[in-house]
Amino acid sequence: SHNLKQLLASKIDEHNKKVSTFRKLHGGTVVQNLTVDMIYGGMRSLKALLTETSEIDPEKGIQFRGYAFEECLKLLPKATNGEQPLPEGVFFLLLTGEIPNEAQVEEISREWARRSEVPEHVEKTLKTFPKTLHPMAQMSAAIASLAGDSKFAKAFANKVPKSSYWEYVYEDAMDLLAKLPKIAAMIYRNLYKDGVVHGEIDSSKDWSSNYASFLGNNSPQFIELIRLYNTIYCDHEGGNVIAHTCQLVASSLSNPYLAYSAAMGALAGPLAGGAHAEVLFFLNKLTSEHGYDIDEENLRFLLWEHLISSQVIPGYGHAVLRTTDPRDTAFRSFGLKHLPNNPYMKLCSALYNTVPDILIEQGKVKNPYTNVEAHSGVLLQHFGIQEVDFYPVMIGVARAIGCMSQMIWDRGMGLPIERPKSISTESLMKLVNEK
Ligand code: FCX
Repeated sequence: SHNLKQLLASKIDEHNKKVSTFRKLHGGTVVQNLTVDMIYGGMRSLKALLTETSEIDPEKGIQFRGYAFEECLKLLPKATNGEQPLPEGVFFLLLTGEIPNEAQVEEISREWARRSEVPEHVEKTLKTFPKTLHPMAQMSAAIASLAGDSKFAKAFANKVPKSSYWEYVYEDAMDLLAKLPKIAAMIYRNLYKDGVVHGEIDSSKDWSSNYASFLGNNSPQFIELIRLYNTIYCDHEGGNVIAHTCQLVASSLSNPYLAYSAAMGALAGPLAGGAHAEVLFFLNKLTSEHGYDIDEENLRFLLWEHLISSQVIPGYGHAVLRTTDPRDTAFRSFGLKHLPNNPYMKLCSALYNTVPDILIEQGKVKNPYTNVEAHSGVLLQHFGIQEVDFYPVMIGVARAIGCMSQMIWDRGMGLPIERPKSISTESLMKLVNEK
């Protein structure tokens, strides 16, 4: 949308001036010491990446441009008769740092509807894949196959000035976000249903409404869940493997499609996109052996038995957060309101009241409270999305909001190609001995 792009142009300009002054003053300031353990430990807590869109606060959870998640739920525009924020609004917020008004959100909905058509070759390619090919491999391939239409790649080949790169990345980002719901739905319907994505895009509806109906469920409650889901998973600062992969690949000025396709490879790993399913497997295990109504005493016993066999309780604990994830609070209240009688929801509530005390008693975890995955899979199951292999695809649709916002800023700020220095154990030992 024209206005959004203009607003962005002035924001990027203003920000670049601020950064330039900051770097002149503090370019040589030491931020943090690097230890040997950080190098061997997956760079945990090393502050070495720049992400403007969001940041995790250990006490408050994810903050989108400084707004806590609860504030976003309250402040972001809703659909008529809806209670959940429209993800178009969080995209606007991540891009500009401002809470949009309804007209600004509406403009993005229209723009995404207008750009939503998926090229025929992508549809055909998806049809030729065997049903055994994992949905994330299909998603990654489908996104890569859009790269032929990259406006950024064309502009780069035409040698546009570096200062205007972001404008073309913006165009690709808008195109990609517009097409992702249909691509996800094609994968879903091909793999698990009749192979047909029902219905055409309705340009009077919001992004999530169209997405929900493509998936095959038009119910107002499911549409609301999809709005909440996309808002919840839109961004999670920069160090997670999805965002980091995307940023790294795009830093070589590879086009947004190829960068996001690579990010989907990262999301496909069980350590990144597998947690939704882990919670469901755990609930299945409990209910298949003990039924749905497990009394508290028995539940405590089963949880201890589980922990003693050195397994984790999925849906609890967090690497950074030190409190209940506010995003889980939002999922849980959605569940309590819309599916209070769902037997899994009841079991989740029993766990919610029991697990933290047990984890505290066990004394190992830094955070005994629920994380974002505690209820996510239960909600999707309730509305008929039963196929756990598909869940990371849904995260992939949502996370494009954050990754694309940041990519536009990366190019707007003219960030260079990433090139950290690596070191061998031998050289590292030598370096340490010389100290
Ligand atoms: N149940 C049992 N033990 C747990 C636990 C849980 N839910 N969470 C952490 N612990 C254990 C760890 O395994 C570790 O034990 P160890 O010292 O014997 O290795 C100890 O507590 C300290 O871990 P901690 O520092 O609190 O947590 P980490 O940063 O190492 O790990 C995750 C964070 C999320 C991986 C961990 O809490 C976990 O495995 N949770 C269950 C799986 C899960 O829900 N994953 C979803 C992640 C989430 F959605 C997200 O990251 O957003």
